Amino acid sequence: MVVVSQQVDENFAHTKTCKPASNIFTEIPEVDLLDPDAKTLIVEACKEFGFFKVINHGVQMEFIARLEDEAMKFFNLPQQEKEKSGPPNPFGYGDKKIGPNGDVGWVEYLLFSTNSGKLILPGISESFWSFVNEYLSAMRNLACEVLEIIAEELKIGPRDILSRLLRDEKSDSCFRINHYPPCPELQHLSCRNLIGFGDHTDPQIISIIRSNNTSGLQIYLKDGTWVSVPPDHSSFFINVGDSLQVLTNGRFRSVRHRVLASSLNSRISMIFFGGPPLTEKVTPLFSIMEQGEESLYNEFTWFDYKKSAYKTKLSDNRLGLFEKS
Ligand code: GA4
Repeated sequence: MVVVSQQVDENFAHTKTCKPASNIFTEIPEVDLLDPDAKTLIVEACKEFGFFKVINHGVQMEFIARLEDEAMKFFNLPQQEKEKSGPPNPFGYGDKKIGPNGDVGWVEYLLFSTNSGKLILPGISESFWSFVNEYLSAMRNLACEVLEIIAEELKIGPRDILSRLLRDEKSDSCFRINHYPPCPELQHLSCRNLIGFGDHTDPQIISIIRSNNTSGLQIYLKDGTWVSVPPDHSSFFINVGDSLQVLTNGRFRSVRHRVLASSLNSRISMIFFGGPPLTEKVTPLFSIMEQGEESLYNEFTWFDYKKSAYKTKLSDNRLGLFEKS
């Protein structure tokens, strides 16, 4: 097999390719937030896939388009200019390298902490920053609404039993904007799948993904197959993260997902990762446990989990380290 990276970019020698996933995920659970059945659908989707799509979410599309324009303006800057906002240690501009342990992908990105309202990354314009903050507050609200619906449907006590973790001013949430440039060389190669962002689960409680109309996102199903998620720029995709898997003692599954780069189109996605405060114990909710049920996990705080996650490679099974044997 021809090594794509040699033809594309010498700096990108370690890029991974993968076998194509031919299946389009047509049965993707679609939840209309205005539908009275939304609760049941969300909980079923979290158990079966750890993933669903939300429509009628009430978030204005206009300002999202403006944020996307600002992001594109940034990614279109000369490389040297962009580098002034990096490296991502852990926040800032990153190019190809993901995380601290040697992962790479056909992607450049901006990673922001959400509790740094006053911190302005060098190279980020004020208007860009203000759209980011506006977007983040919309995403936090949407994530909390979904978590409240889940708490209600699972009958696990106060409606805010989960959402309070994100509403807390110390909530350790973060936000990333990923840009996957097109890779035209792929068209001439027999292997047309280049990893944009390698497979992984998100460590946090819940993530909300929004992308432009370029495909690339794939999720891993229980039966061991990868399926492509048709893009939809006016909807949001919700991922169950590792922490919500633990809080529900394994009833919900955190979804393994990845992104493939395209030969023709540029993909831009924005992801809000809702995490708890660092000191919060991530342990199955008392109210969810049935009589005699034991926790599947050893006790840990979000700080412990994050620390351990940053020592892993992207595709590692991070929760495995905390599972009771
Ligand atoms: C995956 C989810 C989020 O994108 C992220 C990622 C983080 C990073 O890019 O720095 C990590 C990855 C993510 C999990 C394991 C570690 C940390 C890269 C990596 C190899 C921002 C996060 O919170 O965890």
